[in-house]
Amino acid sequence: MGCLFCNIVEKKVPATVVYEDENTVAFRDIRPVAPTHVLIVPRKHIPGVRALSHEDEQTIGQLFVAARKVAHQEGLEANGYRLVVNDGDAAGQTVHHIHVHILGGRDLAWPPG
Ligand code: IU
Repeated sequence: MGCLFCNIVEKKVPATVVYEDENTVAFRDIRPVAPTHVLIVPRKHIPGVRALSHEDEQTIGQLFVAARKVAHQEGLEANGYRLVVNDGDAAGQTVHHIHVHILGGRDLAWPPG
């Protein structure tokens, strides 16, 4: 079966895609924890933050700029929103293709659980 998010990027697995460009794809989380919960991933398979290297700097920069575009598109900029990257078991990472959660539409507690 391979990587779930690679399969979503390649349109082999359906997802509600809300944004895509040359480098990134954004789609709605199937188990949303906020009124707006979108995941944004690079098309390139990178397992997580701990796998990043110097050559990924452009990819990760593009990912964050695209996340800002999605947040704008989703109407989150007026009230604010949160970007979350879980890395590893202790953080609760379940899908090992680096992704940024875009969370908004309600007041978010801090610190996270
Ligand atoms: P995490 O940071 O690795 O914990 O986030 C993975 C997210 O992927 C999590 O919020 C899941 O609900 C979400 N997800 C999804 O959107 N579609 C799927 O088919 C699966 C997980 I599996």
